[in-house]
Amino acid sequence: MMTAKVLGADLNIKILNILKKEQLTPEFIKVNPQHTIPTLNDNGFVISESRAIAAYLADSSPNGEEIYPKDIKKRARVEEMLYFDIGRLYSNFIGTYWRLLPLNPGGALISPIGHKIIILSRSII
Ligand SMILES: N[C@@H](CCC(=O)N[C@@H](CS)C(=O)NCC(=O)O)C(=O)O
Repeated sequence: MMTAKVLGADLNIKILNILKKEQLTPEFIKVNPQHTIPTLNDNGFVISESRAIAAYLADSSPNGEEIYPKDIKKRARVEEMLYFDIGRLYSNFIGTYWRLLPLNPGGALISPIGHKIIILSRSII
């Protein structure tokens, strides 16, 4: 959402309430079998993972280079932080704090590892 705002991207936003498990409807699972939010549907091209969505939006936007440079060394610096975020910061945050939130006892809003392995195996076969 922040990336879209910075880029001035015109999004048709649909909000799903994960506390009501609206991401688990057959309609949404058909669009994104990982049933994660955010999900971008660009005229039938569906992509999940917020960092990949942000990169796609930037690459699709005329002013995207400001935040996602085409120069490979500058882009590598951006990606370094994106990978740091998903690989170390975010996962530690989730592992440490998310399960403590009263909103989410036991990490119930995070799908179990088994489901992620199924998604991974589907994408490499
Ligand atoms: N690494 C993913 C995480 C996406 C994610 O787990 N989103 C949560 C909400 S913050 C979600 O959709 N949970 C519902 C579910 O997994 O069923 C990203 O950055 O997009």
